[in-house]
Amino acid sequence: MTGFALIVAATNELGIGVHGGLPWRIPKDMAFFKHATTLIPRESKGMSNNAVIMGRVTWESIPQKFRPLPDRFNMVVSRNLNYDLHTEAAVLAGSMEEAFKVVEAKNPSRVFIIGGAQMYSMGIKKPECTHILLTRVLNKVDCDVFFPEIDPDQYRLANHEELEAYVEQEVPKGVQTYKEYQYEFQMYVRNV
Ligand code: FOL
Repeated sequence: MTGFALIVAATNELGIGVHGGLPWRIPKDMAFFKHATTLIPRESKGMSNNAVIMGRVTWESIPQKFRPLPDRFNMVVSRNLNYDLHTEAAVLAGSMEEAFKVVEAKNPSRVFIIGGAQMYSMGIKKPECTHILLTRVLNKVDCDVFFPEIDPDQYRLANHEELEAYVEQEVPKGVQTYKEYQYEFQMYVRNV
């Protein structure tokens, strides 16, 4: 299996969602998500778009007009293989392992797990998970689903230059403010 990244926005308590959706709407974070997951890196030997792997609940949380996420290979995981995606432009898999198999056959440039909690928990344990792009939301926000603990023996907080190099773009550094939200772009990388 080739490497992949997790991308997420989470509070200090690692809250990521509430009532089947995102707890906030932060446009510049969403723009960062779109850029990071769509970017085909310069050094990429992959010949096609990036792949995004998500659980069924996350798929349903994406507004209909935005899904499948354009210019990315959309892979949805559900144990129910009769689940109807209502589009030909996304592919259903019965497990994360199956999803990786299908995705690798596509030769994507990069692979991202984009949620939710169950997908992140499975992904973060795999040695192939090389990067965690984490938008840290500094507010206390009521959440009912959580990102898994990031083991400091497994991952270290990268510096800002490493984050910018990974997304091949300038990224605002330090605490950002949007409406009532304060947030910061971070990246963790797997220890060698
Ligand atoms: N990672 C980060 N950093 N922030 C997030 O909000 C986030 N959300 C998810 C996964 N990782 C994340 C899962 N939820 C869309 C909606 C929900 C969602 C992921 C993506 C979405 O509609 N994206 C569009 C852009 C929409 C817009 O411009 O408002 C896309 O094309 O990526």
